[in-house]
Amino acid sequence: MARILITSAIPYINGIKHLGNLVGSQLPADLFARYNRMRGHEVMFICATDEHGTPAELAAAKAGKPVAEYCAEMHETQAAIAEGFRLSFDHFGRSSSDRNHRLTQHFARRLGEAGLISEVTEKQIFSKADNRFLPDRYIEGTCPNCGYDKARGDQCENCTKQLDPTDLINPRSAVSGSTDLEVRETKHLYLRQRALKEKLGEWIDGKTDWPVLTTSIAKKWLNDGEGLQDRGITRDLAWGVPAQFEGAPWAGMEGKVFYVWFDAPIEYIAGTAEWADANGLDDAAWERWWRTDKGAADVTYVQFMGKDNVPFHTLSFPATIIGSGEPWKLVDYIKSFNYLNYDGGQFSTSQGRGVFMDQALSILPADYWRWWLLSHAPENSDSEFTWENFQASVNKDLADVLGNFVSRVTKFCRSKFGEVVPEGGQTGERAAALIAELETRVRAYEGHMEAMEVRKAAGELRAIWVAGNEYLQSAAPWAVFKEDPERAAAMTRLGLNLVRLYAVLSEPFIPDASARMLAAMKTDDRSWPGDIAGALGALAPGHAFETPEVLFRKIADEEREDWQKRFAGVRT
Ligand code: B3M
Ligand code: ZN
Repeated sequence: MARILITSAIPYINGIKHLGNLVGSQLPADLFARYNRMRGHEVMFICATDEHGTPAELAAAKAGKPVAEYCAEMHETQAAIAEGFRLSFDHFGRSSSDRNHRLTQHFARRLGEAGLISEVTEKQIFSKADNRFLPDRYIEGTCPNCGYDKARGDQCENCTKQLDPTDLINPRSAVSGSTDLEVRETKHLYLRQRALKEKLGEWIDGKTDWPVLTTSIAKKWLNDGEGLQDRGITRDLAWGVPAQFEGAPWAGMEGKVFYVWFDAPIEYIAGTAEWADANGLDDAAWERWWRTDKGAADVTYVQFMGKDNVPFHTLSFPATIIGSGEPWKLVDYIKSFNYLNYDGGQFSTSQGRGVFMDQALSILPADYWRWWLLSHAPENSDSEFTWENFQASVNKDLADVLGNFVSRVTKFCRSKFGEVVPEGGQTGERAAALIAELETRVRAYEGHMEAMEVRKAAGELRAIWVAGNEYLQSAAPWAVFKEDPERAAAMTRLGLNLVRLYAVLSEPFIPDASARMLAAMKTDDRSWPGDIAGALGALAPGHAFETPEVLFRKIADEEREDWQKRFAGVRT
């Protein structure tokens, strides 16, 4: 039994995620967690909401709520949706937790003591009316490029030009609208990443088995152009982890908090501590996942994320860990994803374009989405969601192949032998060929799952379903029954056992259907198949079952057209 630590990039708190976000981190992480649990490994699967930073403050202000209250509510909303998608986190934490505050300050202190943090005085815009420094996004004005009068200090939404707050014409505070602004000096903490460049480079060079997508992004940021930069890790905000704290190796940082990207990855660790707290366990329980001096030396740690998050996980977070000089667990494997596009364009949270997680669940249950998204995961390139493709995959793979197989076997058995696994008879050559094929395919499936080749795994699983369907079609127990009911019984017994086998193999992809198949077979034998012939004897003659309701329904053309229209515009 291995011990596997799995984290998914933690979604921002300021809104519900779209399907592109889901397939880029949480969903494949869940697939991997479920698979490893099925294989009997000890798994710790952590996710959380990313609650700090300007986006959280701005979203709360827009909702007219205190930021703490807004985050608490949105956390519950996101947790419920995650549950709706059957994301099987061991804990879904919050980066605003007390645990994360303490750990973030701990890391900052260690980095400071190691001489890896410098204090830098810089100029920033101060609003007298608001009595605060304004981060880029809190300053609005007229775009010097296109004349749009609501351009933000970091970017113009109208023409997409990247801006500095000082570029804006007639700048004003987005908080109060005041134009009484001035440039003042303020002090910030910088993480001296450049001092760690060599160590980071060596570490990344050792990761020869990582996906090219991951290492190419890491190396680009490490070496290209200006290369690895020292990075400001504090901000003038009220909401976040205070940068001034007891025992801090600096002074004068009152009123500042750590930058959201500094504390967010630390939440992977803090979230595991939150898990221990929630389960009444002591520190040793979470430290054995994270401290190599306390039992984590034999842990394999895998992270899942979209490609835009790779630099933070290959450089910044490892810099925090390595720079601390303490024996924290570093990531062993980073699985990153390209983007999923939506119907000829991009999914966009800011523009409300595409299908969002709550909307998806309001039209179809989780398994439909899980299957399509995972079997079309944007692994080697960006991929695209279209309603036609979604309809076709669901109808073919789930309804025609898997659903139809389960329905045919169980209904045939019920009509000829009753709802029990029938006795008697020998299966023939066709069955032997099927078993041989499954032997090869199941081992290939395992290989793809272990390698986190999501699309290949889905393809192999589909082929495993197809093989059963084709067997049933060509063996045709309904025809054999008239001449040789004993043999038809043996075929049916094999078919019913295939239903159980499929439930086990499919669990990581479609957990609800898997549970329904096992319930119909009246078994909780979820044991992973060793040799296939043995696994196909799990349900013995005389074992009772129940013919299930339709597993997957088909999507009709009218429905598809209706959804297409409904989700063509912009979410308001
Ligand atoms: N919250 C970005 C995102 O939601 C960011 C990930 C943090 S991972 C530590 O895509
Ligand atoms: Zn503009």
